[in-house]
Amino acid sequence: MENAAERLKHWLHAVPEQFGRMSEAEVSERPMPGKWSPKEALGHLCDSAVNNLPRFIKIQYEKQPYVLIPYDQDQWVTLQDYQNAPAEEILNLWSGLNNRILKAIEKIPAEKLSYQCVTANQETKSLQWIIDDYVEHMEYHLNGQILKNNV
Ligand code: NI
Repeated sequence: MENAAERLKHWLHAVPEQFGRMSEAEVSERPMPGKWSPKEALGHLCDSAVNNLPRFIKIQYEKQPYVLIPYDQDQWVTLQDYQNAPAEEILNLWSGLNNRILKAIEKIPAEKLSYQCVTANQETKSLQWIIDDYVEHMEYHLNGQILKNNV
């Protein structure tokens, strides 16, 4: 598997290019009532970035194992009201946050990648695992919901 930072770099180029080409109608369309539109799914990735960046930093200096605090993803998307926000604003937020995350993970010294944390399922995972899982989760939504007509 290509490393997480390289994959993130790829998406930092590809997402603005591909999402930026989609019309406001296309990015706002919910596939079914109660399902996220591409805009809401990209907003969900912003929420993921907002919640994961502190983890990537804190795992490096807090007492081990660092305990991850979960967040309610549906509440976040609803309460942030991404559906009524301009697509460009969500895209810029996504890009800014992930550019910062890329810089943060590139700075992590190799020995800290094995630092331990405890997930919401009470599983013990390494910082490396948490970073890989972050990028995999992003790719799952990008490929499945957000850019599906463009890839
Ligand atoms: Ni998700």
